[in-house]
Amino acid sequence: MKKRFYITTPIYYPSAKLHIGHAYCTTLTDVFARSKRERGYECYFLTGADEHGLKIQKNAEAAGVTPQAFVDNIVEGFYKLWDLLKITNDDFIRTTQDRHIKVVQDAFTKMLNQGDIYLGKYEGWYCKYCEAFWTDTQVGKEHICPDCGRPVEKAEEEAYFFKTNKYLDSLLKFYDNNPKFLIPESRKNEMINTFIKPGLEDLCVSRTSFSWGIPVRENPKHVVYVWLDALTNYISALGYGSDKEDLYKKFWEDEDTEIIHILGADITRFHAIYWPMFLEALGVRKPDREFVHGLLMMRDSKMSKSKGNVVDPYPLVEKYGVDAVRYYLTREVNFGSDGSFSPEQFVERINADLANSYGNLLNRTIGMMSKYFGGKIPEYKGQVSEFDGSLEAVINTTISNYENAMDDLRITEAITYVNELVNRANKYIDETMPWVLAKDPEQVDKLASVMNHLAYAIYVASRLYHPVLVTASDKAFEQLGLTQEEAKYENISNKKLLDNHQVNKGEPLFPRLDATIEVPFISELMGGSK
Ligand code: ME8
Repeated sequence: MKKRFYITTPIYYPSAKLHIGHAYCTTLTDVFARSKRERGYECYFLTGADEHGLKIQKNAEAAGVTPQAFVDNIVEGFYKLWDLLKITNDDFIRTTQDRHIKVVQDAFTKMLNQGDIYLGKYEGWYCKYCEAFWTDTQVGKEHICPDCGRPVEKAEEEAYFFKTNKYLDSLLKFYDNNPKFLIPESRKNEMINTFIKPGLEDLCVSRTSFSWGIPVRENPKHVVYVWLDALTNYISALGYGSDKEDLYKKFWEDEDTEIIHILGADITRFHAIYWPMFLEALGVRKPDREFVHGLLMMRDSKMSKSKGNVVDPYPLVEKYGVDAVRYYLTREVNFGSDGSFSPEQFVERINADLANSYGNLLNRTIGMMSKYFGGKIPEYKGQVSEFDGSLEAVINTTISNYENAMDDLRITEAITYVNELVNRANKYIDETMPWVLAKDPEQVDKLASVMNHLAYAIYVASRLYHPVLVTASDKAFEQLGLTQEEAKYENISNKKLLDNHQVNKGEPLFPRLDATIEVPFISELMGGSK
């Protein structure tokens, strides 16, 4: 495994407020970044905003402000949301920043000089009222403008194009030599069958019909069209091509860094086909992995800003706390598959997994520790009760299963291993029956061992949950009497870690939610679309 990681989310459009789908992608990326850092790896985590394009120009006009003022305002909301969700990104790139604009213009110039980009004609469906070009799919069979509903007509404009076929063979070779590049694997076939086999067209990389974009230096009536601008963020943020390339050298150029892009299924084509081509044209190394996650539906339809059927993550986090929302996002929808957001499932997950299983395990254990041992965790003396060995074995396999799953970005699966450990520990209480052992003075060693094992199991579960339950796990460490230093990941296999620590009784980590109250509340947040 490589010793260092660079991980990115897509840079989201600040055309409207972010919704739970964006929070899903960023949270899962954050879980991965945190888990790597906790295990002692260096990890640089980038997110940002993709601020150019016609849509933003139009939204700004409608709001009566400049495009820059418009995006400044919405991006403020991005910062707030990531803060609220305790996202640990190292940088936030905005495509309107000088550091980015220069890199895009330089890249365009280089590609133009190499003959990768040429001037041609873009043909599309044009709406003269909206002054916008649309694609076949956007106008549908009726040839109607998706914005204003008026009929559109075929029109042409001068535009620059990127010669995709020049890099196609090399891309296919790259796929063959790097079978782990695109995950899940089915995405690669989708790219080949849907886009490459039918014949890949050259990609339009400039427009003249709107002005909110990065001007083409050589021909300033053109602005760079959005994907060449947007994708370049992953290297411009590291200082590529600037006089301060330290981060770029370390987190991109150095082969000891694993470069991972996380993205939704809607933008796979741009990341999996054009981005490697652009990089090749620039003579720059390609990413190691692109992980494509599924899209969240709301009930039965795709959540999207333009449909207005979105779940706003703010009130959800404000009401249920950052841990509950992060947990739901991580656990409910298998990372890599499509899924849906449902208020019933939200309440059920929090109650079943966090309140009843994990929270209750901690509560019961701290209570028994106080009752039987005055709150002092007895020392580890090996496997004393007949059930200690099997609990220890589950703890060991949980740690290795978790690490393997996390490394492969099977994040949901990694968390289910921790849930299984928590369930196993609850079962261990039923098996060992500490309340029976406590009645017999001759069983005190067994009782002590049971208490020590339970404390250790809770520590391990809390440590592994930590990238998700970023505040509750710390509270669990506190209740177990561990300092942050002691609770560190490097101690995870130390069975004597908990010896003689004094536990602290605390509030329940996750109070049970009343479904009859919370389900209607969350449904209301979803626009009452129950
Ligand atoms: O495409 N479920 O930005 P964008 C899950 N600016 N994830 C979702 C989602 C949903 N319903 N909706 C959006 C862009 N996402 C470009 C990206 S990158 C160089 C440029 C997430 O604001 C998902 O990760 O439309 C998706 O790929 C991304 O947001 C698209 O965000």
